[in-house]
Amino acid sequence: MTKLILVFGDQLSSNISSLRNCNQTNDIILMSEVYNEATHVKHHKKKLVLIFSAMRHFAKELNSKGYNVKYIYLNENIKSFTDAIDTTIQKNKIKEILLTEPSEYRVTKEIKTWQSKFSINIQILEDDRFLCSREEFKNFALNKKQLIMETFYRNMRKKYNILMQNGKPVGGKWNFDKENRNKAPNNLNINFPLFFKIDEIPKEVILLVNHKFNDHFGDLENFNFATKRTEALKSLHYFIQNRLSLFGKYQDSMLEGHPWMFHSHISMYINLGLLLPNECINAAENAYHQGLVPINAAEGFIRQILGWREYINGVYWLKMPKYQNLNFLNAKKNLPQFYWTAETKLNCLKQCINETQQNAYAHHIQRLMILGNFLLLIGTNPRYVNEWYLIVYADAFEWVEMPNVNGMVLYADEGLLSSKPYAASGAYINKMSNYCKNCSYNVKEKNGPSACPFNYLYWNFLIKNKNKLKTNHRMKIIYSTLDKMPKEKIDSIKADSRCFIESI
Ligand code: FAD
Ligand code: DLZ
Ligand code: SF4
Repeated sequence: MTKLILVFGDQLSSNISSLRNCNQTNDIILMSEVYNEATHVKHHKKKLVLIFSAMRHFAKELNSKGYNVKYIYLNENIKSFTDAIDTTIQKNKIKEILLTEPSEYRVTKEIKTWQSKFSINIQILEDDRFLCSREEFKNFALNKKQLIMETFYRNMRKKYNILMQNGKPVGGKWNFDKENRNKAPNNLNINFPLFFKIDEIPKEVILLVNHKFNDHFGDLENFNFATKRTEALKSLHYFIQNRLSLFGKYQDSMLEGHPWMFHSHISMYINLGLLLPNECINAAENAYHQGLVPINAAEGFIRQILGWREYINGVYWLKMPKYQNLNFLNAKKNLPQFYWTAETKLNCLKQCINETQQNAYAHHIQRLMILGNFLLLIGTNPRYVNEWYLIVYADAFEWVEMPNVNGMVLYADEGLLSSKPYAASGAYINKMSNYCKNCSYNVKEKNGPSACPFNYLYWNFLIKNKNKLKTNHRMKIIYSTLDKMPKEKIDSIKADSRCFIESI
C-alpha cells in the first residue's frame, strides 16, 4: 500500500511528523517547485534562491538516506500543489496522501479540496516542530480579550523548564527587556553572521531565478545564505559563540552600515525547518549555564523564539481567516513607491530599504520602528503593507509576517497583540540609531520644510485617530498633552503632514 507523502518547502526537517510516519520501502515522498508559490507575490530574488536551493538539498539528502523522493523541478505545467499531486497520482498507485499541516491558511484551503477531487484519503498530522500546538494556544486564548505575550511566554518557560530554577526564573526576573535597550556607540566592533560559499545547487538556482524572476524585487549578488542543515547549524553555533553575548544589550539599536548588529540571522533557517526552535533555545540556555553569555542575552534571545515566535503562530491560527482583513484604523493610503527603490531623503528609511533590497533582511527594530512605524503614521492600507513584508524578507511566511504587520505594526486588530500602537516620532529613532546624523532633515525640528517628517506625522496620527485611541488607558498621557496643544500648532502639524503625504 503506497502512501504519497507531501513535503512543503518550509518542512525541510528530517524528523517532521509526516516523515516519521513514512514507510521507506513503499512510500513516495513528493516535493515540488510550484509556479504560483513563487509568483503569487513577487518574492525577493534571494528568498527564491534560498527556498529552491534548500528544497533541492533536502531532497538530495533524503534520497541518499534511501527514501524514494519524487522531486518536481520548476516548470510551467505545475502551477499549484494540486497540479503536483494530480500528476503524481496519475503515474503511481497511491492509496493515501499524508502530510504535516501546512503553515499557511491559503494552502490548507487548497488541500481541503483534494479528498473529493482525487477520491483519496488525506491524512494531516500536527506540525510538532512548534512548541505550542494550535489547540493549546486556543485554550490559552479562551475568554481573553487581549492576548498578553508575557503571560504566554511565562507559561512556555514553565512548561519546558527553560531558564528555571526551583520553579523560579533564573536571574530572579522573567524578563530582562529593560537591559535590551542600549544605544550602540558608533565605533562598536560588530562581527558579521557566518555566511557561506555557494555550491552547485544554489549556483544553478541563481541562474534559474535570474532567468524566470528577473522582475522580482531585490538584489541577487553575493548570495551567501546557508542552504542545508549542516550549514544552518554552523551558523547557529557561530552566533552563540561569537555574537549572542551582546545581542541582549544592543537588541533594539541600529547603526548605519550594520544590517545585522548582534542579531542571529537564523529566522529563515528556522522557518524552513533547517533549524528547530528547541535546539536554538537549548543552545542559548547552555551558553548561559557555561558562563559564555549574560542572562540578558540568553533570556532576550530565548524570549524571541519560545515567546514571540510561538505566540505569533498561535495568533495566526486562532484568528485566520478574519485576521487578514482587519483594518481598525481604516487606513487607506498606497504603499509609497520608494519602498521598492530606497529613493528617499529620509535617511533612516533609505538605509533600511537599501539593506532589505541587498540582503532580504532587516532586523526587528528596523522592521517595526522605522519601516513599519512610517507606514502606520501615514495610514497605509494593511493589504499593501502585508504584501510588501511578505515579498521582501527571506524569512517571510504569511503565518509570521501577518500578525507582526496587522498586530504589532498597524494596530489593525484593535490591540489584540499590543496594548497600544507602536507609533514613534523622530526622537525615538534618534535615541536608538545614528541615522539622523546623515539625514537631510533635522530631527530636533518639529515643523517646517526641514523638520524630521516623523515628528509632525506622529502628532498627525494621534490627531487623526483620536476617536479610536483616546480611550486607551496607555494613551491617556499623550492625549492630555495633545489636548493642551495650541490650535496654531495643531494646524501646522496638519498642514505639514498633508503637504508631505501628498509629496510621496
Ligand atoms: P533575532 O533578533 O536574532 O531573533 C531570534 C529569533 O526569534 C528569530 O530568528 C525569530 O525566529 C524569532 N523572532 C524574533 N522576533 C519575532 C517576532 N516578532 N515574531 C516571530 N518570531 C520572532 N519574522 C519572521 O520570521 N518572518 C517574517 O515574515 C517576519 N515579519 C515581520 C514583520 C514585521 C513588521 C515585524 C515587526 C517583524 C517581523 N518578523 C518576522 C519578526 C522579526 O523581525 C524577525 O524574526 C527577525 O528580525 C529575524 O531576524 P533574526 O533571525 O536575526 O532574529
Ligand atoms: C515560499 C515558497 C515558494 C516561493 N515556493 C515553494 C515551492 O515551490 N514549493 C513548496 O513546496 N513550497 C514553496 N514555498 C513555501 C510554501 O509557500 C509553504 O511551504 C506553504 O506556504 C506551506 O503552507
Ligand atoms: Fe529619520 Fe527623521 Fe532621523 Fe531623518 S531626521 S533619519 S527622517 S528620524
